[in-house]
Parts: sequence; structure tokens; C-alpha cells
Amino acid sequence: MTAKKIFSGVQPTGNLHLGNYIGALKNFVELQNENNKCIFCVVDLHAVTVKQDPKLLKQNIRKTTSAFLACGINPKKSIIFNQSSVPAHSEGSWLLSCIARMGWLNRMTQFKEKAGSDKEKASVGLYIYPVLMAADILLYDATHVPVGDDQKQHLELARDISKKFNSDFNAPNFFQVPEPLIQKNFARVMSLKDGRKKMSKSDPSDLSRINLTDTEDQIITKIKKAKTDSDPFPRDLKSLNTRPEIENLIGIYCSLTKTKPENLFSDFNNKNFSYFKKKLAEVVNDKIFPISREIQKLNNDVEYIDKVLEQGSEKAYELSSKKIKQLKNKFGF
Ligand code: AQP
Repeated sequence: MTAKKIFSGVQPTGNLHLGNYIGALKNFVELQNENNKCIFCVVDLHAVTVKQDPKLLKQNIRKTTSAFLACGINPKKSIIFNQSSVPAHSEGSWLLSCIARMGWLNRMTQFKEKAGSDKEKASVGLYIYPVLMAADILLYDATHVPVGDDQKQHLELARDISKKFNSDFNAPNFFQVPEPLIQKNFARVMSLKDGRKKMSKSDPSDLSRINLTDTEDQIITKIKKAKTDSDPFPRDLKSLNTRPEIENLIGIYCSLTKTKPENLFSDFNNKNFSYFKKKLAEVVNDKIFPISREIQKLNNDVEYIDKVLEQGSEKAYELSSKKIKQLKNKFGF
């Protein structure tokens, strides 16, 4: 089997959480360990599409890198770098914004969600965010992009940009048409407080998410306080349709233990939710607490983190500057 070329990114906008782990980082590590060629990027240019405190941003770039390493991304096997240190991303984004169509961007639901009711006040950067994401991916000829379910639409846009460029410039294979790698089951982890909202770094309530830096006690408390309802433990998949919070907790359990929900229905039949939550907290702690400890350790080694980013940036620079040169050539520059 030929090795895949993987590219994916995570925004340094706060503490990474269980959603980032299940939807992205866990898969990054599996793909790396299957000997694919992997590039993992701390997408700091994406982060500034909404206002960031410059001092905090610097810390968050390092913290996100620590989280990558603590989850098992190995800088000897994979390239780890931050986006703003490689100029080809900004340059490529401009060139591809001349290929992308307004109508395509107008359909992006994440912009609508993040801009909220006052679109006029959203940054232009937030609007063209998916074009920068397309540049990130296409510059490295990535064949596959592991993302959470929420990024599916942006990846489709990257595919459309790739195909349009190849056709407009009569260059059939200049850009790869990247494939999304999205988990089939439970691709979106939801807030612990509202099963219809995705778990997110920017949710004002810390109780809505399990951070990858939480302590054992914090994890137990958050799961204990997670929203449930007064009905008994479900007996089948069908009854989960109207119980999004329960579906989410069961999804987290199954995803971390690699079990099917069907097995849980018999295991927890006639048990109350406090018992299930206790077991769930054990499962989450088993996976997340070792990561949390490692992140704390790495956060104290700023020199090492900076070295990882610097070395990764050099490699990314080398790869992307070749592609950007060819791209500019195609445009006629
Ligand atoms: N809740 C989630 N469930 C599954 N996957 C998720 N991802 C994010 N949240 C979930 C996936 O993690 C990767 C990195 O995402 P990101 O942090 O760059 O951007 P995001 O999706 O905007 O994440 P947040 O937490 O919601 O950040 P803020 O609050 O800053 O906007 C992506 O592959 C994403 O799919």
C-alpha cells in the first residue's frame, strides 16, 4: 500500500479538548504510526481571524505543540510547525483566493455560525478562512486530510479550488484533489452542557468540555455535572435520537474504548446514570490524564518546544517554497 501524504492543522485558540482529541489528534497519531508522511500544523494564521491577545497567542502556539507531542506525534517521524513561520501559506492563500468563487464561500456554514448575527462586523479573514485552509493542504500535495466532521465542508471547498485551478490552467495534476479522512462513527464530540452544540475551546463554560490539561478530579467533576435526563439508560440506538446529551456520553465512551454502543446497552441495563458516569470518568481519565501530565511537563520546557517548531518549520519551508514557485510560474509571474 502506498503511503498517504497527510496534512492537518489545529488552531492555537485555547486549551485543546476531548473533541480535538477524538476528532483529530487520536487519528493523527494512528496515521503517523501507519508510516504515512504526516505534516501537522499549528494554524496560528487561522487563529487571528478572530481577535487574539498577542501574549496569549504565543503561549497557545507552544501549548498546542505540547499537546501534539503529548498525544504521541513524534517530531522524528512527522513534521510539526506553526503556520505563520512559513510564508508560502499567506502567499498561496492570496493566489487561491483568486480561484475560489464568492458563491462557494457564501455557502460556508462555519462562517455563518462564527460571525453570528452581525456578519458586517466579522473580519474578512474569517470569511476567507477556508481559502487559507485550502492553501495549507494543497501546498504540500496532501492526499488525505484527517479532520473532525465540522471541517467537512471546508475540505470540499479545497477540493473544488484544486479542480478549478487544474482545469483553468490546463494543468491536470498540478494540485492533488485531497480526500477527507473523517471517522465513520462519532465524528463530532458535543458540549457536556448542550448535546446540540459541539465541544469547543471558545465555549465560555469550562464545564462544557474536558480539556486535555484537566486533572483527574476535574474530569470526574465535569462528567458528574454533565447534562443528562431523568429517563433510564437507553436500550437501543433508536432511543438516542431524541437524547443528544446521552448519545454524546455514550459516543465518548465507545470511541475511547473502541466498543460498539450495542454492547453498552446490555452492560448498563437497569443501572442508573451515576454508575455509567463513574465508569465513563474512569475511561476518560485512563486516556486523558497521562496526556495531561505530559503536557504540563512539556509546557515547562519552552526551549524544546521552540526547537521542535523551528526544525519543523525549516522542513515545511523547503517543501512549500518549491510548490509556491511552481504556482507563481503557472500564474505567469
Ligand atoms: N467537538 C469536536 N468534535 C470532533 N472534532 C473536533 N474538532 C474540533 N472540535 C471538535 C476537530 O479538531 C481539529 C482542530 O480544530 P480547531 O481547534 O482547529 O478548530 P475548531 O473546529 O474551530 O475547534 P474549536 O474547539 O471549536 O475552536 P474554537 O472554539 O477556537 O473555534 C479539526 O479537525 C476539528 O474538526
